[in-house]
Amino acid sequence: MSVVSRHINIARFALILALSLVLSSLFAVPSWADGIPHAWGINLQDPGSPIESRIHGFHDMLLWIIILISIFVLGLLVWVMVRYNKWTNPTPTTTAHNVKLEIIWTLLPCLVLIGIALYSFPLLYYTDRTPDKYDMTVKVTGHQWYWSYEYPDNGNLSFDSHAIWDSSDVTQDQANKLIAEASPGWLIKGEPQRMLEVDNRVVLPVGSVVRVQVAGSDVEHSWFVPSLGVNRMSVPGHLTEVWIKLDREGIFYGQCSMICGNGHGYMPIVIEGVAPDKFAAWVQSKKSSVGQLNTPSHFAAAQ
Ligand SMILES: [Cu+2]
Repeated sequence: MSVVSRHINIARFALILALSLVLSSLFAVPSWADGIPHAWGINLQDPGSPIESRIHGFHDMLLWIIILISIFVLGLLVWVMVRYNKWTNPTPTTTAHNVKLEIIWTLLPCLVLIGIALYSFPLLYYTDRTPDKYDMTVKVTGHQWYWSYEYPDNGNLSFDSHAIWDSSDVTQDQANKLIAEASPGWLIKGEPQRMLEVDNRVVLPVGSVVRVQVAGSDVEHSWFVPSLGVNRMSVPGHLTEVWIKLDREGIFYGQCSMICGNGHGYMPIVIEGVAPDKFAAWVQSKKSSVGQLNTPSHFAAAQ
């Protein structure tokens, strides 16, 4: 390869690199909308619970580790390309092994991974165990293809939560009407979210520790709300558990994250965080509008 064509190749490489940087910065739109995925968004959704805040911290730490490792590996590659190409190093050595170096490049990544694992365990247990002192329980049951909710500490309130459709067949006015008819007026905020909105939202009081028990009635589902850092399998015959403590008022969207049949994509989750007095008012209004369990559910009796 002549010196001229080598320079052309380097210029081409630099151009591609610059273009990639410009394009990636153009699409780097933050997804900091309130508990909802955002078109072209990057980064995690804004946290609405202490679990998700800690997950953010862990994610950011991992990101720095990955950036440092990437810079280190890139530096090594550039060094090898510049120092050991056929012009600068025409007669290479025939070295095939370097025991000391091989031990280092095996041990070092192991130590990095062990360090990350040790750092992650406290977060794992924090997420897994409901604090001993919790304020209320909500039971979630996954069905093909909707969720149902029970509030044993609030008069055994129970209701189903189905997706509201917002397709091209439905005009904005019709969608708004659907929501207005299905929910009490004060619950309605903003626009209906395509494939994310439900007729009956899960309303929770801000600041209360909520024990969420997750059960399944037919097949496996998973109750996943990204901005709250919860994702629990709903398994028939098992009762799994997770917990939520809302940091702030807001609407937090989620979806079933376990492929559970052809309606899997149509079982969204909507959690609405409200002040405790609004929560009490919601419980009263809900009691009069939906059915209640006739008998206390088994987990209420076990408390
Ligand atoms: Cu499902």
